Amino acid sequence: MINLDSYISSSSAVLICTEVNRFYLSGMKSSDGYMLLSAVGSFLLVDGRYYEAATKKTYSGIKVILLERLSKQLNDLINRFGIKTLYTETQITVSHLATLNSIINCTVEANQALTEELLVARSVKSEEEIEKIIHAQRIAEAAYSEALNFIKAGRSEREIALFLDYEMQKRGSEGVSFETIAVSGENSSLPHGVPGDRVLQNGDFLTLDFGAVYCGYHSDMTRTVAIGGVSEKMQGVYELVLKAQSAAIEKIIEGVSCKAVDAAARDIITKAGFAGCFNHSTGHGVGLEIHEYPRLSNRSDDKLKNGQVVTVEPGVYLQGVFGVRIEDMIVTRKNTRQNLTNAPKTLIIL
Ligand SMILES: [Mn+2]
Repeated sequence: MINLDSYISSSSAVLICTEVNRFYLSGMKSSDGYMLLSAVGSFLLVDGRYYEAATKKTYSGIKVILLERLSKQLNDLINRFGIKTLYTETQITVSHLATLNSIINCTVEANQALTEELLVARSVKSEEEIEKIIHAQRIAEAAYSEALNFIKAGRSEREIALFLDYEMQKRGSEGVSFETIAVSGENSSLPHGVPGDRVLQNGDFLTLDFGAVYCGYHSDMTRTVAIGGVSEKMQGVYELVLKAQSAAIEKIIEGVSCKAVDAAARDIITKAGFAGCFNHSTGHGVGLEIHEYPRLSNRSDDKLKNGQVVTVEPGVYLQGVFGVRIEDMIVTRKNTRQNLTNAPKTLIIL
């Protein structure tokens, strides 16, 4: 668990304003509310919609307060404790920060170091958190297995995306990790294309990028399958992406730079003559948010830490022709790694 002692003193405290950090630190999910971490104690302030649930779900040691009038209640607390500065996250909106500063009798400061400390802390998962991500992933994989029986020429991208969403939620997914991507044929060259009315045809690639949510934790996977059959070129690009993905996965261990993992995939794709056809970073952290710190990008100076869960998802996109992406979730270990994705990666032709 994170230590925020450097922000907490007899005259300063932390005010958590974002939903994701409030959930992470309190165990209670609420769309609104505040968490105050002070030298005197920790408090979760939530309104009547969440109060009853919060009294049951909030971690022990945190006092739950029914939020009725923020200015009065927060001012009472900070006056009582002698707080002169409240540090909060930089993700807060400009207007939210201005409002807090106008109604609270102390300085509220959006603090970059605090924000980064929270991002880094959240990126390193406990075994319990990893189990939740695995559970979400198993839900997504079960839906994918069902989808393989459903996908065939004549079905539309939209039907396939909805099928995956339904199968995931039937199995306990709390909504979807993000808007499911199901793009086929020439649309598959759009890394984040939106599923539409295009109907699958023989000779298409179909890229599926989707995830489930369990206990607030997200999963993320991508598979590219073929309809009817593939050309030699399609087969070659598929093998190339798979080779690039395997190389990047094998790089992942504690201490390796994010840049090196990205380069492992990118170099293989570039050397094969597809420079410029892999136009996004290799991966990202996953957890309470679908895209979290760290980024597996050539612009990252960070090094992987034991327990970080990241995606590895290189792709090759040939504009207007087809695209291939393959994505697994990997947990970083001390001298090794663990692939949390079980779905096979040999090319499936449906
Ligand atoms: Mn992803």
